[in-house]
Amino acid sequence: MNFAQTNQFAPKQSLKVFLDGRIVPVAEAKISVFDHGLLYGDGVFEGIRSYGGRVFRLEQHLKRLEDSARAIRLEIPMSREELTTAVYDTLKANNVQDGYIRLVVTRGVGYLGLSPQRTSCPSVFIIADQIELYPREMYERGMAIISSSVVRNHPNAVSPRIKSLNYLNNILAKIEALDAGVHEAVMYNHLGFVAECTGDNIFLVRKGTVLTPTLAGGNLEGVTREAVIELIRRRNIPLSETDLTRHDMYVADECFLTGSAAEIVPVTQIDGRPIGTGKPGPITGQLMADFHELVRQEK
Ligand code: PXG
Repeated sequence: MNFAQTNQFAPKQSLKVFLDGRIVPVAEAKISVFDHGLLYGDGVFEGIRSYGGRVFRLEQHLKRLEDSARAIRLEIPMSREELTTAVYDTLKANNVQDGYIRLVVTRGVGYLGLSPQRTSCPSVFIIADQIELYPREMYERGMAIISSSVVRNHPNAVSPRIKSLNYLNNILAKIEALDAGVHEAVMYNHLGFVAECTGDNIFLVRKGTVLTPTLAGGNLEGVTREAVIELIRRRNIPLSETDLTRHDMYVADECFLTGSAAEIVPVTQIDGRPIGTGKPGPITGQLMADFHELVRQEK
């Protein structure tokens, strides 16, 4: 696998970006090389979806952004109302109906030292564009994943609950997945329990019960995870938030991942072993259908 860079992934030049209170052409949307977001990964972000011009669960994303910022003692220089307006303004400026929004708050420009006290004002930027995380056919046929050897961050180091700009823990696992020829890897926590994938929460189904790791197990409080839990409860499907091991993955009948970018994607193979029948399972299929209906209906 070679990670040589090309300009194939340059952003569309017509894109308009919200940056520190103004909507500017992407060519003008620049961040300083002295920004601590870049120098140290010191900042927080959200990845959000819009459907038909409506932002899915924006309140929840903004609440999580505030929690992440609070955890790293970062003061967001905009109120929730101002951020809401800015998100919608950015969508409109780019004529995005069904799309993906990246909202980022960096520590801002500072000295060449770690101290956040020696920085000026945090920067806020918002990108509204499209995202396709996995090939379309994986949503029909399912995807293969591997177990990563990279242990998920210890909750008392950088808590996985913080959606911070430092994603190296996840990126190391993602590289391992790509090297193995698959798109995702499941990460285990410091106790050996299933945590989450590099950019998605994980669910299993066994004997009709849906299983997912607890938040204490070291994973992000996913907005999609929460929505899917609501759908599971609405259908009266038994659900258990519990410690899960690699063995649980190997003996599961079904498995699926959830995330704003990924939505719900079935997993049909782990570490070269088929999960259940090796095809997306019925509960996964039902929840995918329910989720697509939910995102279109919700005001
Ligand atoms: N866990 C992690 C580590 C995430 O980064 C999720 C779970 C799902 O959370 P939501 O709230 O989206 O349901 C995420 C979020 C990518 C990418 O390119 C993925 C995320 C964020 C940014 C980029 O794969 N997923």
